[in-house]
Amino acid sequence: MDTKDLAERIAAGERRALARGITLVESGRADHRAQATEVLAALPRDRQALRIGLSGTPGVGKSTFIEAFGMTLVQAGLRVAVLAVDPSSARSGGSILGDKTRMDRLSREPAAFIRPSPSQTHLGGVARRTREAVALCEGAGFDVVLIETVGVGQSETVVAQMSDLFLLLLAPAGGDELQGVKRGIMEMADMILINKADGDLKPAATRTCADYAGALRLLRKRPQDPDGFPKAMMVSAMTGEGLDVAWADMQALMDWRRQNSFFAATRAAQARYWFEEDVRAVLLSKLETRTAKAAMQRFGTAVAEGALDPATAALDMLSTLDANFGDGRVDPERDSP
Ligand SMILES: Nc1nc2c(ncn2[C@@H]2O[C@H](COP(=O)(O)OP(=O)(O)OP(=O)(O)O)[C@@H](O)[C@H]2O)c(=O)[nH]1
Ligand SMILES: [Mg+2]
Repeated sequence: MDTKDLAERIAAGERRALARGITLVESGRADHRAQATEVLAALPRDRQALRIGLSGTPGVGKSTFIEAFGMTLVQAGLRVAVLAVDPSSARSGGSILGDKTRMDRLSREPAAFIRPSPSQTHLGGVARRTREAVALCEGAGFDVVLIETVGVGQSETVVAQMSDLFLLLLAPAGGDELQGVKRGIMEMADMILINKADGDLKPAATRTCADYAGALRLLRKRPQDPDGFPKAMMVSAMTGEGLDVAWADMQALMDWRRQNSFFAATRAAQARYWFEEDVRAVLLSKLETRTAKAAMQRFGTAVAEGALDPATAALDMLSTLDANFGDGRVDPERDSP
């Protein structure tokens, strides 16, 4: 399939073509990357999906939530794409199998597209690929793109920085502590959803929700939030309770941000962030090439043996890098050992 044809099929919303496009985006092969870039450039530019980031620790109910929430959106007449950012290869075969059963209805829905995450090791590469996959989904005319991540390491930041709306999914806590959720992650959340607020877990969920509502009030007010946001609320992905209210709140927040120009401002700031991140990533990747590693080793030994002082060696090392990679054309994923 040639590039133009593929772009046209994606723009027409053909799922098979979209899947093929994402495969190109995810590929490490230079020819695939080149084709991916062409496809992206050939897609319509006037389409915009609502990008919703979703983070939560393993077992909190992300897959169950996506299935139920995704169906809510589909029933509201929206087309929904689901992508996942998985920075580690931690995802077990079990959870992929689990997703098949947990997203059973959504995965059979013609208005939905679910793309399981490839296992990756490089978070930097994952970020770019996911951004491009989001762009493909937008070009394919999806109304909502859900980007899921397991809450480990830096992946929340990656997802939050490519989302219009960032949801943090939590489970009801037994004790009265705040489940060790890092302040930085709370600060990224637009809404905290306490999942599993059903059956025996309802009382614990109610307490947890109150705790987090309190904790959110203590955070510094962000300009992009109207009164009442960020908010904590209870949902049950299993029974579906609270999902309509959560979606109504999300829409209210997005409407407010659009009317007050925060929506566009956030996307602009994100674009700048990714530009700077990509520059940093390419610079750092220059240290990962074989030549650079050998030079690092050489200068490191010289410093360790006292033949060079660290500052001089660092300058020499940087000159070596400039001499070898002065044109900046180092592909972080290909030119590494
Ligand atoms: N009671 C109750 N159980 C739930 C709810 N949502 C999910 N569960 C259960 O919690 C377990 C984990 O759910 P998943 O949806 O697989 O969780 P996940 O966050 O996707 O887990 P990973 O993919 O492993 O990170 C399953 O046994 C679900 O049935 C809920 O709203 N209420
Ligand atoms: Mg899951």
